[in-house]
Amino acid sequence: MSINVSLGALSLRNPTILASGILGTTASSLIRVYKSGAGAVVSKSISINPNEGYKTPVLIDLGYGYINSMGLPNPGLDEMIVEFKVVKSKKVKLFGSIFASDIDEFKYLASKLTDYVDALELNLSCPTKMGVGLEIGKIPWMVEETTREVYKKSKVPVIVKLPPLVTLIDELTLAAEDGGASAVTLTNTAKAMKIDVFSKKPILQGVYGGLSGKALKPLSLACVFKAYEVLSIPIIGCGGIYSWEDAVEYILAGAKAIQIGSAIVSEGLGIFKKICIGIKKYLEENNIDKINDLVGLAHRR
Ligand code: RRO
Repeated sequence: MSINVSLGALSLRNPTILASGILGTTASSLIRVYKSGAGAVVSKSISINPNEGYKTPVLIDLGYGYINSMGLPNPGLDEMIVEFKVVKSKKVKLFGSIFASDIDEFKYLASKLTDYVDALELNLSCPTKMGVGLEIGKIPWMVEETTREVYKKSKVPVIVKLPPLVTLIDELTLAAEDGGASAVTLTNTAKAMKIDVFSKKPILQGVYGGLSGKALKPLSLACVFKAYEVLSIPIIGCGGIYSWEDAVEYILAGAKAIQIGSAIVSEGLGIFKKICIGIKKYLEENNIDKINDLVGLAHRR
């Protein structure tokens, strides 16, 4: 049984995608993840200039999820283009994630990267960096305008990654669609924090971090479910996917593909194949021919 999926003009060999933020800054790691079975890989978010990120601790393991405060560490645009050329020479399906603090920077990044990727993923939702970039994803007209400007500069599909703001997600996703997005990724991590009771201070240098993993799943799932009711473009689910059951939940809520990030820490790279096998088996057992027929089924009453 085939589980290839199409996201607008993009076609993937299966619905599992490496989420941005993990194993995404070098050609060798991106190629390794693709070879392990992912249908596509998303790079770490790229900024124009190299960025060292925050001081440690940058990751807190809560037991029921993680809070990260990486602070956008990446080697910058020029170095990432060198890596992307290698990735593309291996026929890997590659999405380049971009992060900027204003629309002009986003446009610049898009115009420079569009020749080296299969799609651009606009990160409008980083919870850990101070500045304008993180506000864009909370304000529908800014989402629409940023998406539109990037769309004009891009020769490849534009995917917009949004924050897990359940109450606003219909407006935000519609804004992305109106701006020309080919798909939305729901969601980035949730703004969160941790306080050290001994020092009586926030643990993370940037105070706030991004909550990912199991604790994020119900929030992101609700975003997918809600957005599916208003959107025409495909949704990529992201947040706390550890098993084929998690993946199927997202598909039933309305996702056409899913991204995996935090789970790689404990489950390893075998997770992509494992989830694909689980989805195939589920389709067979339920007499469903195509994965597409599963998308959004939880909405039928
Ligand atoms: O690098 C980060 O701190 C980070 C980013 Br850019 C993001 O989009 N989401 C996240 O949880 N961390």
